[in-house]
Amino acid sequence: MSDQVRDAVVRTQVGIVGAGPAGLTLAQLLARRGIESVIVENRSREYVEARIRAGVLEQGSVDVLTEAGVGGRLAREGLRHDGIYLQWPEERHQLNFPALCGRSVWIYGQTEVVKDLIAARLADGQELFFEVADTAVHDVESERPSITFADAGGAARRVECDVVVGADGFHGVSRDVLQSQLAESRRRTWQRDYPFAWLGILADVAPSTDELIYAWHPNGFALNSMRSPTVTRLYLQVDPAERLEDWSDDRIWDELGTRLGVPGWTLQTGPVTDRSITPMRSFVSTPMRHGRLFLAGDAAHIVPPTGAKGLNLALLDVTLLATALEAFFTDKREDLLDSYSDDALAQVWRRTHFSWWMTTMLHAHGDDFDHQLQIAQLRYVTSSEAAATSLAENYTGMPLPPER
Ligand code: RFL
Ligand code: PHB
Repeated sequence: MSDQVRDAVVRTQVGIVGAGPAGLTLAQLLARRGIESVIVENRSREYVEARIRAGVLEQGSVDVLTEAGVGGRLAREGLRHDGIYLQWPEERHQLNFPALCGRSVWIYGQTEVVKDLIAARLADGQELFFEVADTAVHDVESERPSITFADAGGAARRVECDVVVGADGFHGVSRDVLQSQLAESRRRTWQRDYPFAWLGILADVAPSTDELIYAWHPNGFALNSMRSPTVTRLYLQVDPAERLEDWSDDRIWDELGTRLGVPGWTLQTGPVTDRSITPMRSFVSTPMRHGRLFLAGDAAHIVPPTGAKGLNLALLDVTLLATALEAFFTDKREDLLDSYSDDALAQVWRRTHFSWWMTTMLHAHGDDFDHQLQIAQLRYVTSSEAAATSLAENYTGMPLPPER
């Protein structure tokens, strides 16, 4: 074998496609258990670190990130939130999570989670290829699967491993590899496209609220969130066909003011630093494992953001997977790998239901009869302790199943 060819091949235990929260967290959890991995990511480090997405972490996610060795800045800079406001015209009601279910949530941007994970990975001297092209996954029905790609310099590379984890998000390549190897009777996807999208902005202005405001309004849903004591994150329900260029800053702030307004409260405005429109869908692909290929996070499932579950679900998947891979590599046990797909999907469907339910309750999309039902539902959730507890325990995260 020539030196050039030998250098092009990397041997590891777990090959991971995708340096999003799922792939990066899994790699850290594995490293803490003495299991080697290599990550390949098709975007640049700068791009991955700047991609504005989630902001709410369940307590269980904070625990997982702490176990992964990246809890320090999160503990210092994360904002603990003990509840949310639910609102409809003229009325704003608080749900107090610790009083209802004994748990809180944390505000800490996904950008910060990803920065912390990449810094930890590189500080440990572990392999992470950015800006790769032509990622392909091979031989997942064998005991020696591999990932091939062109590295940032254009050189052909191969990662040979025992297990491949597809953590490459909704638009990645791994899900198709898995599905294409299964007979039609053994694979399935479920999808619901919602008839609206979210226009999201990030603004350099102190949040006008101490906790997140989820507002139903006849013009459409609005959400007042935040990233830090100086950065506000806001969303407006819009039609999926809506174009960003038709929304001037003034139009966005006016509409946010209308939908979020209640008497005696003012929405503070400031310079907009980021804007995007995201369509909303639910999607689940099963099974989440075939042979030596395992899917985790958005590669296998998408939820609409109304329940703040996507990132948390990705971390739940990799927590299960890290435990299963540890049993496999250290004790040669395959039982947890065998049950991974079913175990993960039980959590996925619970959160898929909650995300659908929050979305359906809060988005104005039907006729006046539907709107009356939504207001009745909101009144019930904010006045019945049983209904409020149900929302609180789902929002803050159902406890993890006991370890086997
Ligand atoms: P990611 O983050 O998409 O990462 C996948 C990575 O794989 C790379 N990749 C490839 N690499 C190599 N080869 C290929 N062929 C590749 N194809 C793709 C990608 O570049 C990327 O780096 O998936 P992951 O790790 O599963 O993480 C999932 C989360 O990112 C996602 O669920 C959340 O952002 C969803 N989400 C929210 N989740 C929450 O828990 N709480 C929230 O408050 C929340 N708010 C949101 C959200 C998502 C949003 N958008 C934009 C969809 C708000 C919004 C607006
Ligand atoms: C966010 O801050 O980006 C965020 C918060 C709560 C959600 C969705 C997004 O439900």
